[in-house]
Amino acid sequence: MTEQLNHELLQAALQDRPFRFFQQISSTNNVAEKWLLEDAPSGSVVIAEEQLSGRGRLSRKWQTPSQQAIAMSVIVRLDVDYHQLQRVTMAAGLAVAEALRNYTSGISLKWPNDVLLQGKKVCGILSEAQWVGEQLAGVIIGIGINVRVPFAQTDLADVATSIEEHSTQQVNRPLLIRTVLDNHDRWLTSLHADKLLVAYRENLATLGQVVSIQAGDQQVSGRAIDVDADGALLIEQPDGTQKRVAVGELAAQ
Ligand code: BT5
Repeated sequence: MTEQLNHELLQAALQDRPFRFFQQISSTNNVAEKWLLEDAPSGSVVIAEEQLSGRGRLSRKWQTPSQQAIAMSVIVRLDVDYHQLQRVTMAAGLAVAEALRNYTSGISLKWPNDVLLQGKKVCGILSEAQWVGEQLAGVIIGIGINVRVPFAQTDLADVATSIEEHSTQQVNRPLLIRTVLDNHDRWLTSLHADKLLVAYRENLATLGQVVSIQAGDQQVSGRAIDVDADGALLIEQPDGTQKRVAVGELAAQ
């Protein structure tokens, strides 16, 4: 059974939270960027039933088929240093992970921005900071969750999965959206606290794994041993030296 999202259902779930809903949109991050530069209060969210040009990092495509997924972008205005922006993404990852555990076990995080379900990607997060001159106007946190996307027999079958593939419950999308957003609000109140980092480490499947990371034109390989306070991954290289990687692409495990 599928349900179509609509304004009334979302209004009932989100209550006082400002939101904009579209049946079809290019990318919720694009609309949220415009709204942020206008007057969107912190916590506002853009939600779409279907994205036509949903995007991941490095301009990669993100699939959001109608009635099968969640695509939303949260607008956050906050006072955070540039080097701490990754903590906002960490908060979002934790918010999604907690919400998905209401439906299934086997949830973990993959550095820097994926939520995995039994090792396959169930959610991707795309955080984009918006600057006006040198001033941080806010951060857009794009969250894509696969609810019932049928990946079998597609190019993504080996790497992507959906909640309902691993759950006996049908997902009520407005309720899941609300839970993720409430969890995110709560984690943002702990943005600078140790407990955010502690929880992130606990959830991070990447720790202890031998990884290979593409960071710009540099390739770093070794064992992932920790994340630091800014969300950078610490890698112990085969020669025993440590390397800190702030952003990058986890190529292999
Ligand atoms: C991400 O990028 O994982 C961030 C995805 C963020 C999507 C949300 S949806 C709401 C908001 N509006 C947007 O336009 N974007 C955000 P990245 O790590 O670069 O992963 C992208 C890669 O994941 C693609 O190259 C595909 O291989 C794969 N992929 C595409 N669609 C997928 C899906 N639905 N589930 C799992 N993997 C997918």
